[in-house]
Amino acid sequence: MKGIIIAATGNKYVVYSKGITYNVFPKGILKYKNKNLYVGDEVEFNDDTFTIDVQYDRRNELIRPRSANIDQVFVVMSVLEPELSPELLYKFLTYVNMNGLVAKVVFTKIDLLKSLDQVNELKEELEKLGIEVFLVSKKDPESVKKLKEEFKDKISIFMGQTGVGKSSLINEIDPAFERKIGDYSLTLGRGKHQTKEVILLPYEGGFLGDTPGFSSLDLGVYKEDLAQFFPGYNAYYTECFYSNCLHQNEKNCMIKAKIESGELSSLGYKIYLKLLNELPYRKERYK
Ligand SMILES: Nc1nc2c(ncn2[C@@H]2O[C@H](COP(=O)(O)OP(=O)(O)O)[C@@H](O)[C@H]2O)c(=O)[nH]1
Ligand SMILES: [Mg+2]
Ligand SMILES: [Zn+2]
Repeated sequence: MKGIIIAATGNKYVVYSKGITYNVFPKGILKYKNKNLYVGDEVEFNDDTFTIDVQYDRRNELIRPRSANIDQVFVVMSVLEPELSPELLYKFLTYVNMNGLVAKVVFTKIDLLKSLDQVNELKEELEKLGIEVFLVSKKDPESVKKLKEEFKDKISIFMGQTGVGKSSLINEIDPAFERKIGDYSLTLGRGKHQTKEVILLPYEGGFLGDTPGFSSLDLGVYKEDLAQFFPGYNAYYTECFYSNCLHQNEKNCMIKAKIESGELSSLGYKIYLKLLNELPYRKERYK
């Protein structure tokens, strides 16, 4: 039978097929490379022997959160507790781009802010780049209405720090999921881990992926490649005078021109420079 892995713990997998879930183990040959079985993988399994016999080729994969065959990634960020970090947001978006996936953004806990001016400004910036943005609060069921239309027949992954409200949001979408919620600790300045593993929850012909949070992320790219994946820069970075332009102080830089004209945001550019600073060169430059 054909199914999709929706959860994994150690060497045990949960496979979903036509509305039914099965607990299965990878058989011999797959076992020694079982690290390669991800949540989201399509597999052939046997419901007599409870084994996964074949792993099908992936359309795509993510290392963090570890998952495969994803249609869209929702980058989830709270506006407070933990405080919204545009830097982390841009970093997550860069990471999703690097993996060739579609990113959408959800700002959560908007009930905690008196003024949404700053959030709306960021929202506009992202929308200009063609990124869809949703503002939600678990205190306001109406706020998730528009978001709920996004999931039909798709595998959607929620990605973001611990405590931003990913599991709460999934409960808001469908309370029957009964996802465990972690408290946000003001003293620790972070949420408690309640979601320990990636899990796909069947929803409207597709799946919602609840994932554990992570706050640090290593992009693993060279300086030379950052602009290619940085939100909004892909359309312009090849038009610079120097083919190896890093968009810092080089002359006739198209990225800088777009920032000066206001087509690209200066906040984004600040973050670009910061990320650039953390990355290694591909080539040692002549000094
Ligand atoms: N005020 C407020 N708190 C929220 C909202 N969403 C989640 N929380 C709280 O944030 C904390 C972390 O939520 P959780 O869903 O476990 O976050 P996760 O780690 O991203 O899955 C919990 O205390 C939730 O009650 C929201 O919209 N408004
Ligand atoms: Mg969670
Ligand atoms: Zn440039």
